[in-house]
Amino acid sequence: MTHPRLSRKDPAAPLGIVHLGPGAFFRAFNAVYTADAMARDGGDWGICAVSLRSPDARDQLDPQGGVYTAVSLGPDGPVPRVISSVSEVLVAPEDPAAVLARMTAPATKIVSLTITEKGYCHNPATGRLRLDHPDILHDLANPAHPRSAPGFLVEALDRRRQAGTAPFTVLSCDNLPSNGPLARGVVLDFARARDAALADWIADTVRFPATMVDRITPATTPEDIERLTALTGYHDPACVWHEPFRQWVIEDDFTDTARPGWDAGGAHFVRDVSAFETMKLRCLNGTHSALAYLGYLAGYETVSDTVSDPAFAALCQKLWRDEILPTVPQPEGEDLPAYTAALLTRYRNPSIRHRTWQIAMDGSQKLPQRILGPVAENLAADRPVPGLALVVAAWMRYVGGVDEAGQPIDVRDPLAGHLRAVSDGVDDPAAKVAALLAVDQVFDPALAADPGFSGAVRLAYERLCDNGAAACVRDYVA
Ligand code: CS2
Repeated sequence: MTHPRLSRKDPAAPLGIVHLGPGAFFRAFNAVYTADAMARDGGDWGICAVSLRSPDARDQLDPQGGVYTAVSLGPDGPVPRVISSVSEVLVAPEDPAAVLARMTAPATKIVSLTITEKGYCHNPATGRLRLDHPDILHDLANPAHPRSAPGFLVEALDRRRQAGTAPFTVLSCDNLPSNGPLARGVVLDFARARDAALADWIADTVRFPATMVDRITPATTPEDIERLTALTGYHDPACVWHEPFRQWVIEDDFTDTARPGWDAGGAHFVRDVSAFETMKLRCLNGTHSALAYLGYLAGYETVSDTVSDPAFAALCQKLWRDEILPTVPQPEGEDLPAYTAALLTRYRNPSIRHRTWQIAMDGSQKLPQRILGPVAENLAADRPVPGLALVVAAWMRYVGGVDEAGQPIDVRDPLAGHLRAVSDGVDDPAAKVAALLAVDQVFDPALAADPGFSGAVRLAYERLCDNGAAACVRDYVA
């Protein structure tokens, strides 16, 4: 039986935002807040969603006029809502000129980003743009046909500067520490490699507010699309399924104060986002990565499966108490013990099928801010880090590409090849750990050289090889 396709009922809103990265998270988060803002205030905040890589989002959204369904998975069952804030979808590799035209239009006030950690083309250990990154080399040589986010941002800003158009605000919504300053840094590094005067103009005029974003949103599966049809009677391959919880904390620092009233959806505009960001990155994303590597190795498919094992729930609690919360400043209005208790409830949501494999992706880009930052702060305060070292060791085991049953692991990571090249064929566990700790895109050399850290990782890695992840987790929480 064929079902009708979801379709747009009202005209699309005029564009005010260009958003790079139209994946599941954007659809469950930015576009929902923007729909809330326009529902309350009106305003020309339609979104031009731009994919920097695959045409999938466009192919799913175009036939339905950009609208799609966001399904909230609460305790009372799924609640679908049609979201219509996306007015247009472009695929950058097919037509970079069209993307630049949208980014240079005077009506575009904000360019927001959910491009994941690796989209910034930076060195995760230093936060600086990698001028040797293939996409960056390409974009410096072909400024009018960029591929990377920094390449698009700088070319569009240059065109606005030359046309005398006010710049847009660059709004990073990725899980990176100080994501605003980080975006600013890579944009300025790229601009400086092109033209010092352009870099100075960007530094003086462009705002890069930092944000903390949070809503657990697994990748949509074919089963999700079928479930939605069963629920609503229509077919919507662009749908997203997410948890009810959402939190957005935004530095209120926009060019000409032009921004949607995202507070209509509960966003908080603040002066300084850093304490919120540290709390979320370390408490949520840190334990997510812990559950991803250790849970995957122990044979668990999803986060909720993993934390249904009491030892893994206790792992989160012990990590928070002993090794994470001591490194988290107090954000105004947050109750940290209540925050972490609520995280465990969110992880337990059985309707959210968030795969450990999905979260394990791109670990080289995630470990520095999620795990290694807290490690360094603990060591500086003479606190041991047995749990965080176990997570690092599990990541090392995972990127080795073979699971505990001897089966291959589909490791997705921009550094996967490099990590294998430096560690494959090194049989001695201590030598393997040393080879991986020497990868300076992940590990700050000073941290790698700290015997308190390297010794703990070596011990954990040996135990993981000998006893397996489940036993190591039980030992840690015992
Ligand atoms: C996850 C995040 O995939 C991952 O690395 O840790 O996507 C996480 O689900 C979100 O940050 C939640 O807000």
